[in-house]
Amino acid sequence: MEIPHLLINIITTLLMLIILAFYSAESKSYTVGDGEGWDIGTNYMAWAQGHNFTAGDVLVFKYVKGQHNAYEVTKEVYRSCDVGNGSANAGVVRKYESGSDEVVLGEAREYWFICSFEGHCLGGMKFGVDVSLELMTPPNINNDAPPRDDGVTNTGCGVGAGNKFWALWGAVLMLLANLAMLQ
Ligand SMILES: [Cu+2]
Repeated sequence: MEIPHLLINIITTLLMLIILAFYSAESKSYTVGDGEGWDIGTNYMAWAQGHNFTAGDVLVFKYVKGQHNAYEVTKEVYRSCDVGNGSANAGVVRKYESGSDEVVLGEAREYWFICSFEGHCLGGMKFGVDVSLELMTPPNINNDAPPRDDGVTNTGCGVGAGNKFWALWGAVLMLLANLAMLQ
């Protein structure tokens, strides 16, 4: 009686594991500014526009700690570059200051980032990303679409393990839970 039950549970769990691994494999890690890192002198809006970000992707800000930071802010602060020094940092959603900050773009929404050091945001250390829920980029079959000519390629962006680790552990835990229920 219990053996078919156990088999069904194992097969179900394995299928979920495969599905989770497949989806999580889509998440990517992007170093902001690629080789330039997070610094003055790079056009980050152009950099951001050269990529399609999907939920689960990770932005990595690389800079010298203490010389820059990466604040996630509201669109208003992104526009004004005014984080309200001295006040309660209204409009600052989250602060990253380690010099090697990994920011998970966990939701399908707009994210806005700036460096809050005086003059840096106004100097160009600011960009927004519009994160979509798409799991895979559909192939471009529209022959009328002009080819990219802005020199932006995806080769420098790098690919990370993303959430694969957690997806696998989640599946293992589900398998253990299934086995426990059969005791
Ligand atoms: Cu800065």
